[in-house]
Amino acid sequence: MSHDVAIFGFPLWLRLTHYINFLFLTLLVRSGIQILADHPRLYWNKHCTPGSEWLKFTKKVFPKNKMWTSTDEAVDVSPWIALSGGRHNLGLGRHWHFFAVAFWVLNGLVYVAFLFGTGGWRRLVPTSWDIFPAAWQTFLSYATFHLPPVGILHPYNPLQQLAYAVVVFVLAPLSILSGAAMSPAVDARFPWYPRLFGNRQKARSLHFLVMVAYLVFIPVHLAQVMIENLPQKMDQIVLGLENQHVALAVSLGLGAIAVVVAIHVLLIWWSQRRPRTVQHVSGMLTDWLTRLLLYRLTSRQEYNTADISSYFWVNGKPPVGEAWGELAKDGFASWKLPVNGLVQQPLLLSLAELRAMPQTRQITQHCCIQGWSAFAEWTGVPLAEILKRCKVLPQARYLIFHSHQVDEQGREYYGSLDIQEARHPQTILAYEMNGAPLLMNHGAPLRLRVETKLGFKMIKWLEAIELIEDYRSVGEGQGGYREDFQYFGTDGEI
Ligand SMILES: Nc1nc2c(c(=O)[nH]1)N[C@H]1C(S)=C(S)[C@@H](COP(=O)(O)O)O[C@H]1N2
Ligand SMILES: [Mo]
Repeated sequence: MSHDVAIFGFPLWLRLTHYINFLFLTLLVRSGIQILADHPRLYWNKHCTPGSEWLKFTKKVFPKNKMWTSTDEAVDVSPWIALSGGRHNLGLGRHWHFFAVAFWVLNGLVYVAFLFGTGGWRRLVPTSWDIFPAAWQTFLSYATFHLPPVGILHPYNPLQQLAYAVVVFVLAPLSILSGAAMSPAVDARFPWYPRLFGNRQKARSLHFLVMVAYLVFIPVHLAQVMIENLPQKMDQIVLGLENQHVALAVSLGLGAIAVVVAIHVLLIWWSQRRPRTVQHVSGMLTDWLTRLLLYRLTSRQEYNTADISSYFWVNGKPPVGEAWGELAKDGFASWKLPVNGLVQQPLLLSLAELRAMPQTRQITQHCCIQGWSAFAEWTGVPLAEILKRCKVLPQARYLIFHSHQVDEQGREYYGSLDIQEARHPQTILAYEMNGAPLLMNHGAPLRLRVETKLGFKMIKWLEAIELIEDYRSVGEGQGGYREDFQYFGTDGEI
C-alpha cells in the first residue's frame, strides 16, 4: 500500500483545489476579522454582558455615565488586514465572507470527492494509532533542528499527515458547523443546534479559534515546506512533477501567489469605490442560497425565565425633539400606529387598542448582526392579527416599518419584511420586554420582533406600517436603513 501512496503524486485536481482553497481561505480570514471588529469581544456565556468576555480586541472603555450603543463598540481595522476596511464596514465584510464561503465549501466538496474517488485519502486519513507517537517523534526532530527521516509515508511525514488530516477533517467541518450556529434562522428553528456547542457565543468563540488554528497552520506549513526543500515541493504542488521543471514551478508558484494578492487588492479597491455594486453582486451570488436554505424556517423558541439576560445591549439611539417628547409623555397616550398602503381597511391603533388584541408572549434569543446575542421575553400582538384586520390587497408583498428615529443627516430608520414572514407565529409587535412596558432604549412604545432574523430588521420606536408591492420603491431601494447606508443584505437570516 505504501507504494501506491507514494506514486499517487500530486494530480491536477489536488493542485487546483489546493490553490483555490488558499484564495478563499485568505478571503474568509480577512473578511472574518472585519466582522469580528464590529463587536470585538468574545464570550463563553450566552448573555454577552460587557466585562464577561474572555477576550477583547478593543481599548474602548464602557462608559457608565453616558449612553453607549453596540455600534459605538465597532473598531476600525486597516484594509491591509481586514476585508474591506478603512472605516469599519460590517456590511461589505459580511458580503465577502458569504461570497468566499460559498466557493470555499464548493471547492472543498470537489476536493473531498476526488480524495475519496481516487483513493488519495489513504495518505491523509490516519489508519493506525501509531500515527501519534510517530508524529511526536517527527515533532521532536524538528524541535531539535533535525529533518525527520524520510519514512514509508512519503510524501508526508507523520506530523504532516496528522496536521493535514486535522485541517481537512476537523477544522473545516468545525468552521462550517460553528458558522451555521450563528445564524438566527437556524437557532430559531432548531434551538438544540447552538446547544451542541454550548451556546451561540461558544460557537462564535470556536469559529474564531478555528481561524486562529488556520493562522497558526499556514505559516508552519509554509515554513515546513521551505525547510524541507522548497523548489522540489513547488515542483510537486504547482506542476505535479518530481524534480523536473523546478525553476518553472517556482516562478509559476510565485506568480500564482501574486495573483491571489492582486485579487485581494482589487477587492479592497472595488469595495471602497463601488460598495453598492459589491452589495448587489454578492447578493446575486449568495442570496438564492440563503433563501433556499433558510427562508422557510419559522421560529420555534421557547426558552425559560431563567434564560433571560440581565444585560441587553442597545443598538440605535432613541428619537429626539419636541414632537417626540409630546408623543412620549403620559406613557404614549396620544401615540397611534397607522397601518396603510395596499390594504382594504386602513387602521389607526392606539397602544390600548393593541393591548386589547390577542396577545403572544415569547422568550427568545436576539442576535445582533455585530455578533452579540441576548435573551428576553417579549409580549405583543402577532403581526398576523393586524394583517387580518386591515384586509391586505393581493398585490401587497412587503411591509415597510417606519420609525420615529431620524439620524443626524435627517434620514429615517426604516425596514422591510416579506409578507409571508410577517405571518409567522413569533413575528410580533412587542409592547413589553421582560414583563414591563418597553423601555425607551429598547423601542418604546412598540417594536417589531421577527425571531428568525438579525436584530437590525426589528424596527424600534414604530411610527407606521405600510403595505407595498416592492421595497425598491422606498428610500434608497435596498430594503431598509442599514441596507441603504451600511450595505447590509436585506434577508438577515444569517
Ligand atoms: N429605529 C431603530 N430600530 C432599530 C435599530 C435602530 O438603530 N433604530 N437598531 C436595530 C439593531 S441593529 C438591533 S441589534 C436591535 C437592537 O435592539 P435593542 O436595542 O433593544 O437591543 O434594534 C434594531 N432596531
Ligand atoms: Mo444589530
